[in-house]
Amino acid sequence: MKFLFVTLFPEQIEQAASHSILQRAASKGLIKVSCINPRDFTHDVHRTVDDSPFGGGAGMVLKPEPMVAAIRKAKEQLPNARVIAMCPGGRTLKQSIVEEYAHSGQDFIFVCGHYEGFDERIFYWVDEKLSIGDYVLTGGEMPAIIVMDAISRFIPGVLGKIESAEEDSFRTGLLEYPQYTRPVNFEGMEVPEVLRSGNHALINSWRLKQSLKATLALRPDLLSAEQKELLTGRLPYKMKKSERRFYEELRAEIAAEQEKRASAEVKEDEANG
Ligand code: 4GY
Repeated sequence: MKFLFVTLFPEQIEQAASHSILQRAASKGLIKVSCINPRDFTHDVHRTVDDSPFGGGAGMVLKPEPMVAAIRKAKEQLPNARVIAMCPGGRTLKQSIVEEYAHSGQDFIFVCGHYEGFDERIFYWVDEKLSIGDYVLTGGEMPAIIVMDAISRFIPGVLGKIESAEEDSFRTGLLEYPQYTRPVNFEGMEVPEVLRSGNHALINSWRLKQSLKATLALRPDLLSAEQKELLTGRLPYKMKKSERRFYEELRAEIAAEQEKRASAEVKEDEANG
């Protein structure tokens, strides 16, 4: 998969792609990263890429001519690419969008601004606006790198088979279960017994419970109505015995933990008078 960045700061992109997993992916030819600098499409001695905004106001605006010349060049190099402008006003990135991109078979052109905004007219050459979250950064380079990174994890061979992105907990819509490695006892904190039991049915069930509990506690918005019903509502009339037992145990554990938290709070209140 090819990623082409239209950016005034190509070094920032090259630096990000030159470490660890992305660097290995590039050296294996699984991804190709390149940049086009709008500054190379200016014609004045100062190589000017920005100008003051019509109507007044603070800050500068990226001039449309070098931006569009750079985007045109990028499209020439990658005719099948999706052209994405990184800006806070775009659709907000989430894992389902990453997967859609990863499985689209397309290449990507990321249009990055820096410090200043785009002239509105460049969006004629852009397929979509994308945001990585509701905050404003100094440039679109880091957001674009994030998008490339998230997509790359889905390209076969970029991650090992075992750590494959298709296996991610986020794909199940749940948060990760807790992980441990040696030592068994670290500063008095023990690795849960079940993980050392060697019983894989038990381990899988424990992990799923942990994922469900963590998601309910920290990100209930990620749970479907059906998943919430299973955790807190009525269990379906028709349900496999083993599954029913799983959810009954899980609910009991959630209730016990809630009870423990509540009584700890009471104790704290009492201590504070
Ligand atoms: N958030 N998600 C974001 C951003 C800043 C264009 C220069 C974001 O994607 N991009 O904050 N970008 C850029 C926007 C003009 C500053």
